Amino acid sequence: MHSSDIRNIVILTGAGVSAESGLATFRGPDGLWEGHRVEDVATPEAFLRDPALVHAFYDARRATLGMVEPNAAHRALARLDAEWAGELLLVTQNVDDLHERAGSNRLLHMHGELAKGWCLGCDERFGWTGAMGEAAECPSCGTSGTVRPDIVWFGEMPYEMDRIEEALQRCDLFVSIGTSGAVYPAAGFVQTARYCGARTLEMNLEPSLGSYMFDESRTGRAGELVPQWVDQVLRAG
Ligand code: BV8
Repeated sequence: MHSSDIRNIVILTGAGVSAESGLATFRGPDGLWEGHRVEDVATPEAFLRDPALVHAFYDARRATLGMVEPNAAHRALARLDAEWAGELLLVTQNVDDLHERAGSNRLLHMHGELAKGWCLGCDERFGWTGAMGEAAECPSCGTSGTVRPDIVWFGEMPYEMDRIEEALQRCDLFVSIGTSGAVYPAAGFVQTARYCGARTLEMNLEPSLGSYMFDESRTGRAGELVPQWVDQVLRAG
């Protein structure tokens, strides 16, 4: 398939796209958070067992959002969002707000967002910028102690899976950027795309666990590879 046959694109991003903004990835050398593996902290069981620890994990990460900026990869993807005439869906596993701050609109956070809270009392979701902690009060129903981070933990269903599946079935090109391919269902999206006839491209600092499933795998920093790719696909589009 030549680039000119590409109409509908689905892009999946992971922590590697935010690495050059200074946000730590999960499974790199800096991947442990104060000695905890993300799989041990980001679970409903961990939240029940030790809510203070889990809130501290998310409060610390939410606090860093104000100190980092989108990088060249986020900006290039926002340019593609603005200029791509065909269908485009950017599915991010990231819970930071750097894609939207760079200007991406056709975007969804399948694992939730640091800058949101969810009240288990009234089931409302709402913006949250500061620390949350165990005694946080719900802005909607006023109860305190029922607010949790609006994050999809291990064992919980990722958001908007129907919308993602539908976009994967329609896409001509599936691009995976900055993800290790360690977490499902996101790591399986490339298989759905291939099965439905899409070309598949991976851009990552090193080959991911799923590299063998991609037609093409480019290794390098997202800040370098993504702007080059966006130029290429807009020129051919
Ligand atoms: C579900 C929110 C079912 C939290 C996250 C056994 C086998 C297979 C699967 C499972 C299993 N046991 C359990 C499962 C399912 C489980 C899973 O996949 N577990 C894994 C660990 C085996 N998945 C789930 O539980 C999912 N839910 O399955 O629900 C269900 C069904 C019905 C009804 C109800 C439920 C939920 C998964 C979501 C978990 N939450 N995040 C938070 O963020 O705090 S996942 C977490 O990992 C992050 O969100 C992150 O997005 C995700 C993936 O990590 P990456 O983004 O890829 O980051 P990583 O550090 O791993 O890699 C970064 C990459 O970037 C590296 O490759 C690196 O080389 C590269 N890089 C670095 N710098 C750069 C770069 N690339 C380019 N440029 C650079 N500069």
